[in-house]
Amino acid sequence: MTGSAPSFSRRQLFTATGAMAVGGVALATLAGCSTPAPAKTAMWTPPATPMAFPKGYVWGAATSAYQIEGAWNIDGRGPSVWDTFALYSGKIADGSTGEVAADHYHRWKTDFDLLKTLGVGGYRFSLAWPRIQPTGSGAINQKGLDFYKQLLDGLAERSIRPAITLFHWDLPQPVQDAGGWPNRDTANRFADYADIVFGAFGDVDADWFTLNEPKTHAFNGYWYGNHAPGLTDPNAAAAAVHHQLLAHGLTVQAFDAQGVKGRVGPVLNLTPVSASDPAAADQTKNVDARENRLFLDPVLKGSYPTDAIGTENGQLPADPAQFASLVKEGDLKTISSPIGVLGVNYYGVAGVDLNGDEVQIHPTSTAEWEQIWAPGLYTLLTRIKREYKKVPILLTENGIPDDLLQDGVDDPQRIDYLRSHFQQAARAIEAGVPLEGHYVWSLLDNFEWAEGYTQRWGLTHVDFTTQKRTPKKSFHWYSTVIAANAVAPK
Ligand code: GCO
Repeated sequence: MTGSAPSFSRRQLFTATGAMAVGGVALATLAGCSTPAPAKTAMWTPPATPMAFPKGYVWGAATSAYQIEGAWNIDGRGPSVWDTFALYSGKIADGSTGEVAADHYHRWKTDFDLLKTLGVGGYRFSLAWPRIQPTGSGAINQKGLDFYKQLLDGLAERSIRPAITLFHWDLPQPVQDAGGWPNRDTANRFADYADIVFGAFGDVDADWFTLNEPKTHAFNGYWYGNHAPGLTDPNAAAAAVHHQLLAHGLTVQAFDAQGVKGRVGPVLNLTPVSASDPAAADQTKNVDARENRLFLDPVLKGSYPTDAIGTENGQLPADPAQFASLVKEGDLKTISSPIGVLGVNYYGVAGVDLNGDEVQIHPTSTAEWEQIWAPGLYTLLTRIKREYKKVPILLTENGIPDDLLQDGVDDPQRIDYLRSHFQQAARAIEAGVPLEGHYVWSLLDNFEWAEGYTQRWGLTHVDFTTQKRTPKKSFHWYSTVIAANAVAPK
């Protein structure tokens, strides 16, 4: 059906049929959905000996501020859209908020010791804009900068390289009140905030990421309405796409102007799609445009695809003319300012039906939007290499939630998931993809957005009553991979 949100998208429950995730993995693909035929990738089998990674490959773990920090109103932090949404929308599965989360604000030393035990070379985390600039413009909150300075020093002491995300969806509420991302001025507000951060921490050698998953923030937040700020307006979502990308470009320019150490780039979540019906080629092309090229093309080619937005099945159902009118002269040049690194979040693939809806073609994790297909990672990375200019790539997120039947810290499904994805990463490197590191999502169980605390994505179990941390079996398994810089067959 034209004009509606896809039935099966990231963080939307799959409702089209009775597919059930059982024990973390759905039993079968759906009746009526043929299994896709990525013949070449499906036939690849990992070698019988361990696959080694290049020297210097960065093994890491990732988190984000709102999901772990807590301390939502401490030391001058202002409110963000996620505080508001969690408190008032009634859309969080367990009615929870990030007010305390994993209390990382007070327990970061314990958490950094976990990183050290794990043996990672890199840690990806985000800065909360409302901690640093509580109203999103004007006054700086020194205590916010001090908190992050402590974190950066704590990482340096442990010889762990920071990968710093400037924005992981926690927009200061006053910026939302002024219109949020559909308002062009938000891009300027963001660039000012980035300038503050670069002024404070520009001497830190890090991988800097501008915005995390502008797609999820725009689509889930402004179109599907299941994330903050909870709107359901496709035109607002399209504007949020453009203005986030503009903010990205302005931030890259600020990074260069301030001579910040390290490299900068965006974090994009990308999803290989394939037709679940042989007649759905056009719909699949549209979904690919909407999910992937709408973000890759402007950043890496300086142009928007023409098939992402419109009234055809599989497109973002916004008005293309209205979208075009937002794109001012010079915007695409700004957005395509040369980047030093591309962050890619990979969680799986999707099928596309005749309606342009995303449908299930592979088993899912307990996050029913997550269709597990490790060869899709190879497909995605080699596609980027083939179709775009060369840029170093970091996998900035990749992971799976606990199995429903899981007892505490025993998580064999996560070990299987990570192993198969590490193997596909090694395979992509062998094929010449400039992949330089892999950050597992996530270091800790945390506040999983609209799922609240009902989905646990951590390598480390967190008891949210006592805040006790307990490494899961996958944590120990991952540390052996890191130590060997190689992934062994099962
Ligand atoms: C994202 C975010 C993370 C999520 C993770 C699991 O990719 O959506 O970066 O915040 O928690 O992806 O859904």
